[in-house]
Amino acid sequence: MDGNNQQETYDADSIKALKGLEAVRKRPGMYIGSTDARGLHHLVFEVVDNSIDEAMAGYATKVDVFINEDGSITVSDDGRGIPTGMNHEEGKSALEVCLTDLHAGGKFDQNSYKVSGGLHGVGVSCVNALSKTMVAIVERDGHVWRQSYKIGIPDGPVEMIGDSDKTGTTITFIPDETIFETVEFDYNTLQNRFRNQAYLNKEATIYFEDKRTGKSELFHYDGGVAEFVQYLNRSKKPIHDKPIAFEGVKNDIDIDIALQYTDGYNEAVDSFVNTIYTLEGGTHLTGFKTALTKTINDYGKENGMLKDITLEGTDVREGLTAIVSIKMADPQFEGQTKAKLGSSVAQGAVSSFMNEKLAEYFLENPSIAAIVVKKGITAFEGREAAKKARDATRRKSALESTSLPGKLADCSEKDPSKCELYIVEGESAGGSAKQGRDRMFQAILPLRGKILNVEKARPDKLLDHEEIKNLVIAIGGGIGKDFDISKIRYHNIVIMTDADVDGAHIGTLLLTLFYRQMRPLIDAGHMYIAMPPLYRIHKGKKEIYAYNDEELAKAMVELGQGALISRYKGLGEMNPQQLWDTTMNPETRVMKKIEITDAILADQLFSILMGDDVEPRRDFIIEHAHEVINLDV
Ligand code: 0RA
Repeated sequence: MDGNNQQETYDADSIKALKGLEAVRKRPGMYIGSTDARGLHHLVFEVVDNSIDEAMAGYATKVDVFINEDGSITVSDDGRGIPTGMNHEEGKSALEVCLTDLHAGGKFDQNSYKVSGGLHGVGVSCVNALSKTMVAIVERDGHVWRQSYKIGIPDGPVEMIGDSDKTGTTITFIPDETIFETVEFDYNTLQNRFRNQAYLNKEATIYFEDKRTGKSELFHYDGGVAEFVQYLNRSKKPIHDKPIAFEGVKNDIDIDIALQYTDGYNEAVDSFVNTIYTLEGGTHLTGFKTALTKTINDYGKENGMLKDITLEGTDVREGLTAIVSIKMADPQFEGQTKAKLGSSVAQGAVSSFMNEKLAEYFLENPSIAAIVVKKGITAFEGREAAKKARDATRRKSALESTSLPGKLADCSEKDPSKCELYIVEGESAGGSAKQGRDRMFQAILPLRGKILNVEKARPDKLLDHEEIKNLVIAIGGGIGKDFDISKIRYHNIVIMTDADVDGAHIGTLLLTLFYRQMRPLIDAGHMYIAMPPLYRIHKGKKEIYAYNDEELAKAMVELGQGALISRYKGLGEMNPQQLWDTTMNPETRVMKKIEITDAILADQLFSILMGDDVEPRRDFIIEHAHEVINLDV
């Protein structure tokens, strides 16, 4: 190839690279999912993942991540360093190709576990394109190399800026604020991800420091997924001492599994592929579940513990906390959010591995096997009892002509998609809501006092509780494992409680009930929290409602001297008209939609909030509540 030709290739490639960067900037959501806080943090994960890959491949020992004082992020590893030599095909430095060519991914992957689907593995070039500035510093071959970029475009060629006897890669970037809704990084969001990563890659060590606050942490867990399970169970009560854990390779798939039963009723089984959380599960999870059910039944039958009954999957997973983590080449993801593994090889590999290992474990640990089978039998009996309780409720409802709860003030509209149910704390606020509502489409269910803590109650006992039964019958979709969303009678379900400590507690109890027993309502976006105003500011005939202190200050300025403030301590202080104007009128009200943003954290949130341990509660709520339940409209 002569010089001219090379120049032409270079230009052609540069144009191609520019086009790629342009595409990323035009449709960032296609590459990183979104441009909100989630997408913003995804940039960091993307860069950190590359360094963790280098650690997993055995070349790096440590990954350092800094949130810098100026809000930029630095990710540094002591791996081999991204190659800096001339890439002859492209006519430029390999480093430049890696950081600017969208499709360089495959060529520069250091290991075969690079993820091909979903939002992951889009590459540093993509982060570069969405960054106001990026600086890459590479130490290798005795030197320090540097290149900087603006919105993905190099400021100049790769330069040698010094000597070094070390190796490694350091990337610093500032996200482009014209792309992202927010460019402020959240410590807890990043911390949570790094902690998970360290549990899933026990070789990895991640040091994380926030230079804005001085906070720092080191994540390294020799115990891997078994330690992860212990951590997830930290506020639960395990019924056997140590997690049951298996690690091995089957059909070229690395399998890492840990499980531990608790005295609770919830199932917290989380799965990962190449350290990517698979929210919707998939073949690996199916393989795990079928093997668990089969092996426990086989063992129970062989040992005379299960005579006439066969345990179902839900029985053997009651109270179970488990992590199923696999690593494989070229995983195929499917499903709406590409968070479900489709690769069929994973199912057979995980199930035969798990069958074999668990059967062996039970033989060697008969006392733990007995605990596990007994737990399954108790769950089976509970399920049977719950079924009887449900049938009884159903029969009773069918018998009575007015089967709806007496306390429910129903709406006249019958089309669920047009109907709203307000669950209101207290009889007096309930009364105001009944008078203030639009009875055409708004139904009111007042609650008396506190409702049962479903986190601690046996599932078959829930319907014995009057307030819960009323709620379940009013909503109409049933409860628990056979909740049927197609039967619900309202598409907006609004929790309306006082803005005080008691109200917050009742709200949390209700949320726990919905999360544990009617989860599809939350996932389908049917659940809301009403936001009554905190203040009424008035002067003469003018009045303004304020929903926070900022609005209060604004209202005071607006109404000027002599304005009077009344602070609402509870819903009961509002008359029906005020309640309608401020909190129930669809034209003017503020409601927050309940969204679960992190399923693993949500499980912990509810078990910690509602569990017995007081100690971890406060810290956890402060650290994580806002991440788990995104209460923004
Ligand atoms: C391609 C080839 C080699 C290393 C890397 C990429 C590499 C990439 C990143 C990204 C963050 N940290 C990284 N560390 C290394 C291997 C080159 C060789 O054979 O020395």
